[in-house]
Amino acid sequence: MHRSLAILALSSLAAASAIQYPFVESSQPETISNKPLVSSNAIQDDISSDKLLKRAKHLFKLAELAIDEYNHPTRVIGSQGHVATLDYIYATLAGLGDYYDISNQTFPAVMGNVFEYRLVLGDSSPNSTAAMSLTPPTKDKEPVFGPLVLVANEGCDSSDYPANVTGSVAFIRRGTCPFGIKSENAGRAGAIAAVVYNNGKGGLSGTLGQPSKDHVATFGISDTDAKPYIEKLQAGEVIESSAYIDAIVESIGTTNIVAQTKGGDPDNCVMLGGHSDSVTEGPGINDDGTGSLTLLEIATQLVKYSVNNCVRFAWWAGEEEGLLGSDYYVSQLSDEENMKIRLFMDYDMLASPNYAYQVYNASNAVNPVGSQELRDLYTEYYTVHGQNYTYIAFDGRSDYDGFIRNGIPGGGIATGAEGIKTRKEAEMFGGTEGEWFDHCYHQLCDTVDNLNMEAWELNAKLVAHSVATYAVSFKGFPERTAVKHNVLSEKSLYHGSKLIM
Ligand code: DTR
Ligand code: ZN
Ligand code: ZN
Repeated sequence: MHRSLAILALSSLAAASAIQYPFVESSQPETISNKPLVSSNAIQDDISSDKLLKRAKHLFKLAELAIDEYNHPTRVIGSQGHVATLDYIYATLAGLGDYYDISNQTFPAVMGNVFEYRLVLGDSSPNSTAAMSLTPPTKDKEPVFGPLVLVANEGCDSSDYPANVTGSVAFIRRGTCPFGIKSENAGRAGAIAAVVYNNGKGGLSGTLGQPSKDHVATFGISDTDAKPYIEKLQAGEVIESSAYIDAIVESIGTTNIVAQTKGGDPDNCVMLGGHSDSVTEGPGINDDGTGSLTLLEIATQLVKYSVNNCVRFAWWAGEEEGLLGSDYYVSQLSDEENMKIRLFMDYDMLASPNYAYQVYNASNAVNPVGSQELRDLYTEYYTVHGQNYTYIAFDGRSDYDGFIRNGIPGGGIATGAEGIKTRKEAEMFGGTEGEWFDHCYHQLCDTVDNLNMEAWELNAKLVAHSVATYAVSFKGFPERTAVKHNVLSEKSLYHGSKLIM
């Protein structure tokens, strides 16, 4: 066991000594070759809602280990809840005999917390004000004061920042480049804070992404709130302002866990992932306990079979901080290793209480070739099983993003987060029109009671089907042709659950 995980595991074992890990099924170390080849029907029959629910209940107990530190259950990176989650995943895999090569990948993650903030422009505080995620605090975590200064264009170039930005609050229009670049440019121009105003309808809540020493305390506000200030500034008025953010941005070590079958062609891997972490606010049993536990259950059942192609499972850490684990993993792949991954399947939120069966609308026209075939595997399964499905944007909001940006075909399914179920979707899937798909998304109530078990069981069987299909054969699936390196589609507004631009 990698030293750092051993330390993590020991600390969690100490904390979790009251909790046994009941699902470590010991298996005889048989040779893989004398096992029957996996089939979709066989492994789907191994999946049941009872077994999934049992794991979910256990995961919630692990989240409760964080209560002393966070005053509520959570599995956010760095918490005892997440350390215990990692230990549970690792111990379960290690208990499956000699079927997998298990590796853990510790990497430097960043996590941010905004405790308090306030923005006053002139004599009013815009109602839509939101501090950006991963924003640094204002100087000495105290209010700062200065005039509001309009930045030219969209603040993506240093030349957009007039000299009088120094000592001022930079007022920057959204668009063209990520919020992090705007904040960095403002900081370099000597601004004491930055306010990004929306170029579309509504408020603006996003993330600065990877921290920079030049980032400055940064807020987002809506287009309507910004309008009167823009007009006054353009008329030459001076708008004295104050900004205050109390926040921390800290680096912590955390760990991806990757398990690959020893059997199967190692040059043609089917890879799938879920994220092992939750947000700070809650235990994340749907987001993404359902994805990571589905992988753990399938990895457990798969040991009964042999495979023709290797199967690689990944439990990503730091997804909620901005896809940190999957980004790090892909960044460490050599081109040769990259080419061995035939496709990556992302499983993030599989049991939303007000679910829709959602399929990422990948296409070979804009995504690595093979993404569309994977999409069609999902839609065919739902159709064959008499279920409706909807397409959702393949827009970078979960751990597939690093893979498709680097030339690896990707896709996945979900059951919905803070999106609102339409009347048509209520007719297609049941549930409640006009409500979030998951009313506990990123909240304390994302517990075991926040799961639709019927949806989870069907989706877990679909995940098993996707694994078995490609573990048996890639016949008819496009060959890998090229590695790409962090291709940024100009339309990528998301990288993780938060807007980056
Ligand atoms: N599971 C969410 C990220 C996510 C993935 N797909 C969507 C679609 C709509 C909203 C959010 C998401 C999370 O980890 O927060
Ligand atoms: Zn998620
Ligand atoms: Zn989330």
